[in-house]
Amino acid sequence: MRLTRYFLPVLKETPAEAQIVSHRLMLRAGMIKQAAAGIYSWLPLGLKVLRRIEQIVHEEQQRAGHIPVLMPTLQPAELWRESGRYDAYGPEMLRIRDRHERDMLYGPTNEEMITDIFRAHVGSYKQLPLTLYHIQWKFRDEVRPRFGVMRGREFLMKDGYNFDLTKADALHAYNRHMVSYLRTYERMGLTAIPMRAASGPIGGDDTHEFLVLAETGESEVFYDSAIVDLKLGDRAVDYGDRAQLEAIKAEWTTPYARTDETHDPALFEAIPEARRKVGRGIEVGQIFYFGTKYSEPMGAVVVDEAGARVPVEMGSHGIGVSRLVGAIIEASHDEKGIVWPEGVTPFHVGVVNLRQGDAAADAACESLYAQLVAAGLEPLYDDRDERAGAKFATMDLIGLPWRVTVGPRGLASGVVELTCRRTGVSEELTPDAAVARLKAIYG
Ligand code: P5A
Repeated sequence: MRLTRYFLPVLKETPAEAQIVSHRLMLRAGMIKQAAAGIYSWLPLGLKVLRRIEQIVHEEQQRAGHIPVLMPTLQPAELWRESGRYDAYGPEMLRIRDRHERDMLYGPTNEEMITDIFRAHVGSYKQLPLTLYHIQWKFRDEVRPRFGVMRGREFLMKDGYNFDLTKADALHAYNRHMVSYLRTYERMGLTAIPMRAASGPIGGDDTHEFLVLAETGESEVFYDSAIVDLKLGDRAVDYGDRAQLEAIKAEWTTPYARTDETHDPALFEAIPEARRKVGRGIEVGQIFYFGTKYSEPMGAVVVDEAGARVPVEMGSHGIGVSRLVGAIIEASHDEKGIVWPEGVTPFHVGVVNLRQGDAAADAACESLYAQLVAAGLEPLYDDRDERAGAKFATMDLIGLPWRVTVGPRGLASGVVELTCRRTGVSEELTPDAAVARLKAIYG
C-alpha cells in the first residue's frame, strides 16, 4: 500500500476524551472513530489489525477441531424466555421490537441460539463431540462504556460452544479451549494468564478468565510470579490427547492466579513472599463449563449408547477479539506510539523514502516495494512529499515492527537502512539482503 493512496487519518493532538494509552493511540493512529458511546467504526488500519487477530483465532480454533458457523446479531426473545435469561439478563440487554411487535434483542452472547441449532439437528451421541464457534458482533449496554474498544457496547467476540455426552467429555472440551487460548494469545505476542474466576450471567461452576497484565486493567489480580514465565512455545499439542491437555492445564492452573472475585488470602499467603504479586489485568477471554444449564430447559437431548434420552453437556468459551486490539497496545507501546507484535501487525514493514522526487530514491523504493510484495509481505510505502522527521513520526506512531529507510546517501553506497521498531536498532544492508531478512523474520 502506498500512503498517498491510503486512508490513514492520524491525529496530531492527543484526544482529550481518551483516558488510557491504547485508546489515545488508536485514535491518534487513525484506527477507530467513535460513532456513539462504546460504538466504533473501524478505519482501515484498525480493521487490518482486527482481521489479523480474527485470523489467528480462526486458525487456532480449527486446529483444536472446532467448526466455524455464523449466527446473526439479532435474536428472537422467545429463545431467551425458554432458558429463563430474558428477564434475568437485565438492562445490559438491548431489546428491540420489530414491525410485527415481536420482541427481539441484539445478542450479548449466543448460548440459547446455538442450543436451538443443536436441538434441531443433533439427536444421537454418535454425532458428538461437537464444538461450533463464530466471530460475531455483540451488544451489551454497559453502564460505563470506556477505554475505547476495551469496554465497548458493541464489540467483536469469538464465542464457541461445546456439546458432549458426558461431563468428562465436556471437561476435555474445556481443556481444549484453555490450551488453544494459550496458543492464540502467545501468537499475538501476549502473556495471558488463566485465572479462576466467577461465572456471572453465563452460569456454571468451572470458569477461568484469561488476563493480560496491565496497569490499566479493570480487574485486580493476585498471582504467583512463576506463572508469568510459562510458555507453550512450539510444543506439539495433540488436541485429542486428554492426558496431555490435562497436564498442560495443570501446569497453568497449579500456580496461584485469581481475580479479586475469587481471591483467597490464605492460599495467597502460602506462596513464597518474593513470588507474591498483586496487579491489574485486562480480561481477554473466559471459558465456562455449565453442564446442562441450557440443554435441560431448552430440550437439547441426545440418545446415549443405552438408548436413554439425556440432556447434552455444554460449555461456552469467549475471546474478546476487538478488546484484544486495545490490550495488545496496552502491553506493547512506548512514548512514540504503538509497537505491534509481528503476529498482528497491520503491515509487515514500512518503507520510508527520504527524498521523494529524487529519481534514484524513487526507483529504489519502487523496486524494494515490488520485491517485498513478491516475497509475500505487505509493505506500507510512505511516498508522501514530507520531511523525514514527519515520516518517521508517522511510522513510529502506527507501530510497524520494521522500517526500511531509503535515501540518496545510502543508495550511493548500495545500502538501505533496516530499523527495528522495538529496539530502535538500525543496520545498513543491501535492498536484497533487507528483503531476505524480512522474509526470514515473517517466515
Ligand atoms: C463465553 C462465550 C461469554 O459471553 N458466552 C459466549 C460466554 N463470556 S464473557 O466473558 O462474558 O465474554 C467473553 C469475552 O468478551 C470480551 N468482552 C468485551 N469486550 C469488549 N467490550 C465489552 N463490553 C466486553 N464484554 C466482554 C471479554 O474479553 C470477555 O472475556
